[in-house]
Amino acid sequence: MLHSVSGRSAALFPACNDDQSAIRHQSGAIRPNKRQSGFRRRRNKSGTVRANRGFFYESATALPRFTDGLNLAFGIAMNSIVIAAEPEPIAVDVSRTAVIIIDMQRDFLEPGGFGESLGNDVSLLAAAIAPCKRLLAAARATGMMVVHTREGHRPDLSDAPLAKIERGAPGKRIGAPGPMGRILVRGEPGHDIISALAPADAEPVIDKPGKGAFYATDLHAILVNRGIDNLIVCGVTTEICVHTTVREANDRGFRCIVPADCCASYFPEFHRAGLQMIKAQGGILGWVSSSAAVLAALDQRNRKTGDGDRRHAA
Ligand code: C5J
Repeated sequence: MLHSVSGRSAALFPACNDDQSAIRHQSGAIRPNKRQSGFRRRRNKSGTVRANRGFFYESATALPRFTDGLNLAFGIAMNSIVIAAEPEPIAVDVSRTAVIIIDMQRDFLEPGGFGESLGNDVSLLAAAIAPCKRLLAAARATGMMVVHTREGHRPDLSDAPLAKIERGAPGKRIGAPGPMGRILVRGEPGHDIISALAPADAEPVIDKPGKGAFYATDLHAILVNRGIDNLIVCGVTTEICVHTTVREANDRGFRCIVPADCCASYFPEFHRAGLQMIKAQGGILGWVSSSAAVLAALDQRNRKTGDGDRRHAA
């Protein structure tokens, strides 16, 4: 069975709105603009104006055109992709879908950072880098929204709960000095996103004090204001920050698609279990896919629109 997303794509096709004769509902439906097309206004004997219910169009140009419908249908068709996933394939509108890359920071992926300070083998996370890089390139070529997150705290640690700071070996805790600067502190080299996945200029970077990307951040507002309702969630670690973010997003009404190879964990068994939890029970938290499946869906769409070629050429 295919999970189909009707979407509210209409606002994204300005060609439909060029004569301003129509107002587009949030649902995407078009209705005449009563103020512009005018209720018929009549002046009665007392000089007051009363509106005549039942609208009419002031000019032929104000009529919704047949081509509006065509543009709308064409836009939806061009932006709709189907991603192979479990528990079932999912259809999404790329203009309403963001790729969010969680915490691909030196602190988690490189020796000497927060991850290693907790006794982890950080080399296990490297597997996610190349798939994330390919997916990032395809998302950018398609013109999709891309968001990055970083876990970390203010230099004075005023946003770090004591219960979080006091864990781990003394001398290797959050805020302690390390080879990449103070551990998990904003502005330090260890807090940076790894260079292979460096954010592009216009891509929002969300600094989060917790594990979930929605907690104490403006991520929700940013996504809603961009009309996003589907997320492709990548990054580390699968069972902690990726999972917490997927859970937060799911409760806020976003459809989450997790490409398995774009995530990694210090504990391979937690990675597997975390992905199973997402897709179990009919996709109780979302959909699990792969970078290859997302790339194939985007590639198919971009071959029709020429988007990938145009952006690569630019
Ligand atoms: C952790 C994260 N594991 N980004 N953070 O503490 O998953």
